[in-house]
Amino acid sequence: MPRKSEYAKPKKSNARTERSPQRSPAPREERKRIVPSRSLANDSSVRSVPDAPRLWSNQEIAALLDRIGDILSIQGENRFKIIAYQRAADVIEHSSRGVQEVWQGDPANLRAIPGVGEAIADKLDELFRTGQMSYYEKIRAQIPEGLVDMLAIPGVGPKTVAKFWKEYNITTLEGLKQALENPEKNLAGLGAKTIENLKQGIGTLGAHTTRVRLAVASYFVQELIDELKNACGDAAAKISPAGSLRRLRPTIGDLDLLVASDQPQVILDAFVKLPQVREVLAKGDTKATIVAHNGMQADLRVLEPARWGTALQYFTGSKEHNIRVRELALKKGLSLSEWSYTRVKSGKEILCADEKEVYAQIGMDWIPPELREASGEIEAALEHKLPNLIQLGDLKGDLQCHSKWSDGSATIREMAEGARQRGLHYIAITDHSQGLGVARGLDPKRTREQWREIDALNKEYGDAFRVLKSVEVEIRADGTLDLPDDLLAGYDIVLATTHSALNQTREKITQRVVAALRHPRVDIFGHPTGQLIGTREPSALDLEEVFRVALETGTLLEIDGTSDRMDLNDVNARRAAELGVPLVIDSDAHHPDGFDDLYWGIAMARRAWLTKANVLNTLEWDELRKQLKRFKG
Ligand code: DGT
Ligand code: CA
Ligand code: CA
Ligand code: ZN
Repeated sequence: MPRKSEYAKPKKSNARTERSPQRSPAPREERKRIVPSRSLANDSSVRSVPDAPRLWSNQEIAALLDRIGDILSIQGENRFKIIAYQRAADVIEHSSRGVQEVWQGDPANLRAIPGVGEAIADKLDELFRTGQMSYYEKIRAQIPEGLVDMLAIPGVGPKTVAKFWKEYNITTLEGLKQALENPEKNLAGLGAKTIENLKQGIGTLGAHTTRVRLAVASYFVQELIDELKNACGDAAAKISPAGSLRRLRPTIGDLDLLVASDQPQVILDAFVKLPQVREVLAKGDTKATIVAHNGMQADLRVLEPARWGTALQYFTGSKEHNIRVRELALKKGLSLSEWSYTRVKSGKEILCADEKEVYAQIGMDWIPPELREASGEIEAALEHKLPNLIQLGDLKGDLQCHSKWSDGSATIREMAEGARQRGLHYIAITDHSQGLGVARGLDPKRTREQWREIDALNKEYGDAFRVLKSVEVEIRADGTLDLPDDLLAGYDIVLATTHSALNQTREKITQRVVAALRHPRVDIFGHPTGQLIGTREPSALDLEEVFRVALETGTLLEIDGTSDRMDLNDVNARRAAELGVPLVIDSDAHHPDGFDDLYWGIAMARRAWLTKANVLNTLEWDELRKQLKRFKG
């Protein structure tokens, strides 16, 4: 998808939609959450019941391909075969066109979709024609149905699942839970630590089901809006997400949609009949609430275009922000509701068709939704001192991404091209270091080979683009780095992170990280807290201390935009910037589409009040380089 600022005014068209975040690749875990694997196993809507062929959403197709990949991985199939399914699932999920539309009855048309080869095209062809995929039927019959669900446990991969099955005869999550009650007996041979991790991992499974990650909710809301536009055409003058999604909060409770229309019944009728709807909880004259097949709840409200401004302001929230705005209005003798302003004395109504007017009416600048959390934005808007927030288009480069050399799925050249297409001028290839065996980390010898490849590529690019030699070097449990100093000196820039022993005590993990920050070759400390939204809590790291030492040593801190990391998050990034710590925003892309995840990093940065000046990869490489401690010496 071409690079553009999401914050530009929406394009004029018949039905105007305020742009919700661009689509970017959802990691596989996200897809699983959108279409829980359970539904594939047990839900007849996805199971290949040979009923009349129907329309398959891209998400359903992606979930099916993903599930095939999962089954193959448990069966210990060829790695490339598994990756092929995962990759096709990824591409299909983010394809802006419906795959079944692309198909049009001919499997050859599907081959135009990147990652879809003959084998997968033929299988999809069968699915679309018959509602059934015999290959999937065949392989799913080869393993117990519950095994795939166990892959959702953090830290549990296909090998472990196969072991549960073959060595312990455990084939369901429930069975594993029971076995963990008496591990000495039921899971003899597993270490105490492994048992503890399993217990913790299972514990986190159900705990976060009520809120959904921003990226997941954003893709889904875009899907709803597209369908709704199709279904009601000219009847909808404007459609916009509101609520926490419009504020780009890292997690979303329910979806709020707003439609401006003179025909509310047309809109509401269409809404409750969307194919995504599982259940209609309420439907009145101006609003409806539904539960979708993915479990998300959505509120939709319809109002006259003349009242759009007050309604959008109200339903965007936050509640705390709204309360403050209403107080201010009252001081000026105005009562504000989602419908309008009303003069308290005369009862005269003032309509606002535009959100800017809502704020202007009481002497405030328009406030970007990301700031509406009652954390200083009201005062700033009154004083006309709101920050000029950073935008996606401000980023000149990306300082964390991976290639096939470690755990990425594309070549360095493919990654460079992906970044170039998005308007970036440089990327740092940060393949993992040797210690991270699971990610095929690089040792010094392979590193030097990689450097030769990068040198050759840069020669080809000349001034057009720059690939930086970099590494995601593991900070070991004792605070030392996973690569020798002389090698670290040879990189253009070094990113250090922690992946192991994240459950160290506050004191221990802080000491460990501080030691790394003091290392003269560590330029960036990446995804600082190690959190994985919904599956892994942030480490116990003392961030205040980290910010202090980062500032003192000139080490940059990262906002990792991968949609389940978003680390530093909004609150922490704001604090870091307040203290003057320089930040960078990276995608942590593992394939070219992964660069779209910069968007989520920008979302956190905007919620953190950051401007261009706070984020060093808004600089060209030549300028950025001079800010590194290795340059300053
Ligand atoms: P969520 O759904 O938990 O992620 O968070 P929101 O912010 O989307 O909250 P939600 O869906 O309950 O309500 C959407 C917006 O409607 C909210 O941000 C502000 C507005 N709103 C809801 N209830 C109230 C209220 O009691 N007072 C005021 N002033 N505004 C409210
Ligand atoms: Ca909401
Ligand atoms: Ca709501
Ligand atoms: Zn990584």
